[in-house]
Amino acid sequence: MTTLRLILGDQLSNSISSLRGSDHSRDIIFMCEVWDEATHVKHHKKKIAFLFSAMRHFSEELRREKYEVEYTQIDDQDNAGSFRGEIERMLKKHAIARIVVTHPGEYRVLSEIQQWQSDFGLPVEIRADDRFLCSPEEFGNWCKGRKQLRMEYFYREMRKKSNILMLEGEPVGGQWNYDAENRKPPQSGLHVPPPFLGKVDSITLNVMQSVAERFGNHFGDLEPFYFAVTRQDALQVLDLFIEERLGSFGDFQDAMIEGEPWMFHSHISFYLNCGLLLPLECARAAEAAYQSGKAPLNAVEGFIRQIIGWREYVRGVYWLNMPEYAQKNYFQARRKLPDFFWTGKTSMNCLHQCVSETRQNAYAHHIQRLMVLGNFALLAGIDPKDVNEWFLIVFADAYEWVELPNVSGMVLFADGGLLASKPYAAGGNYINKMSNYCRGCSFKVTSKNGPDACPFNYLYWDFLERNRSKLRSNPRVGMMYRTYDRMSDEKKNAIREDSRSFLSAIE
Ligand code: FAD
Ligand code: DLZ
Ligand code: SF4
Repeated sequence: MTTLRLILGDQLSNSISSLRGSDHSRDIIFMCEVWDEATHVKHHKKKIAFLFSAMRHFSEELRREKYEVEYTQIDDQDNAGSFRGEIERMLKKHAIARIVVTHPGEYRVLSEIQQWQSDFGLPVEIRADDRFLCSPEEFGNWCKGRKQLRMEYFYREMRKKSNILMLEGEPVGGQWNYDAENRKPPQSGLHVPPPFLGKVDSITLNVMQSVAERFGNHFGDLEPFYFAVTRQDALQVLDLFIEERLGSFGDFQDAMIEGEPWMFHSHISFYLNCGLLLPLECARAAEAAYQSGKAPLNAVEGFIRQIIGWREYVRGVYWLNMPEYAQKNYFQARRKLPDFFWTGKTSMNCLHQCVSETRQNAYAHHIQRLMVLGNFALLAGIDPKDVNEWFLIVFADAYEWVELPNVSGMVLFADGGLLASKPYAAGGNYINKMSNYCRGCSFKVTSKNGPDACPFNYLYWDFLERNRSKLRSNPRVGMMYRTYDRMSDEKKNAIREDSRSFLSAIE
């Protein structure tokens, strides 16, 4: 009995559940580069090149391990252009008795695969994706009976479950969370180590040529290309992080410096999310660095929390709440995404820097995404649909399961507080404290109103006032309303007027 084992572009792990129990003499492993996936949103050129190259390298690895692999390249003449079309082609070509696939990362793809059993008249087995620590079912059980979900409590469960940074049932160091130590502003003269620079081999070069020809009108720079595209190289990225960056990861986790896109972050999300790295091995590598005295606890705990805490938590929220979650718009935000999110052409230096770096690297670090790009979209009342589409397109680590909860939940509060307890709204002061962007800006961060004033300043108050009925009773925001209410009418009018004219100018 021949089984067709479909491996999707973000399932590039040789421990993936769909490969288990494979009969090398009969089964066919199937991978396909398809037009529909590359264009259902117009992904960044670097993202497509990265994923196609990683897929091709992974298929070679499987062949070396003596698997029988069918692989469709984007340029193949008979490429049907979609998962469905490609599966139909395989069913005509081979005598397939059943299909096995690991649970996809996107609701849209899952819904499609769920139809295949009846449409194609053969068994389709969808296996759990056990590369994650917490299954959607386990997350659902954890949520039961809780009025509010809080990542911190979920994270503690994951620490206990994985026994990471634990000592006799207690957190190492006596505290679960060392975030209070992790908010240092950037220092002048800080040396940031260079990032991993992968070599472009012939496989990647071929992919890049195809991407340039077929997806030339997509956002982003294709060159220079330096991502890791094999597990071996992705492991080097992880090693490099542990050796050179982890020590300062905690201290400068929230810091932003002009011209330093990579800071002390790990840059492993590309590889984790497509399967070249596994979450537990990354967390354990950091734990070992703490144990051997290479990195302090605040850095190691902070890094581990992102992976076994936030990453698992947002996935849980996604699967528990789809498909409704994609429609959430708590503030009824309707403004279209301004053009400068694509061009980077804006006098707001923070946004100019973050968009430009995103265009170059298909990467921005967390605080750039949250407190600059996301914060602006929240304050300006941009439609969550537009914001989600942008975030899904521009980052090479973006897949809907992780992108959507971060954008609609963490940044836009579009879910009304399911994922986060309050919106991460902030004025220019925050950006000024945590970056050096304001120095090179034509707006004045210290100025609150008028043509020179930093737009984040008045937009912040305007956002609160516009959404008073929805936020006033939130205990974590209430104090800001009391501050606003003490302002003079003249000041309130200036805030309203500056916001109105700024927002109509970006439309
Ligand atoms: P590091 O800062 O080194 O963190 C280590 C790892 O922790 C990351 O690789 C990632 O796997 C995990 N992690 C950290 N924060 C989060 C988080 N909030 N949610 C999930 N995992 C987390 N991450 C994505 O992987 N894909 C996305 O599409 C994505 N979209 C985002 C959109 C917005 C608006 C925001 C605020 C955050 C988003 N994140 C996303 C989370 C986070 O910004 C990225 O994971 C991180 O910037 C990736 O860079 P890094 O590998 O250097 O991370
Ligand atoms: C993101 C992406 C892209 C751009 N292209 C492909 C592809 O051609 N073939 C493929 O198998 N997967 C691709 N992917 C990843 C899928 O969209 C991904 O499996 C879903 O988003 C589910 O997470
Ligand atoms: Fe951004 Fe305002 Fe600072 Fe300019 S002044 S960089 S707009 S925060």
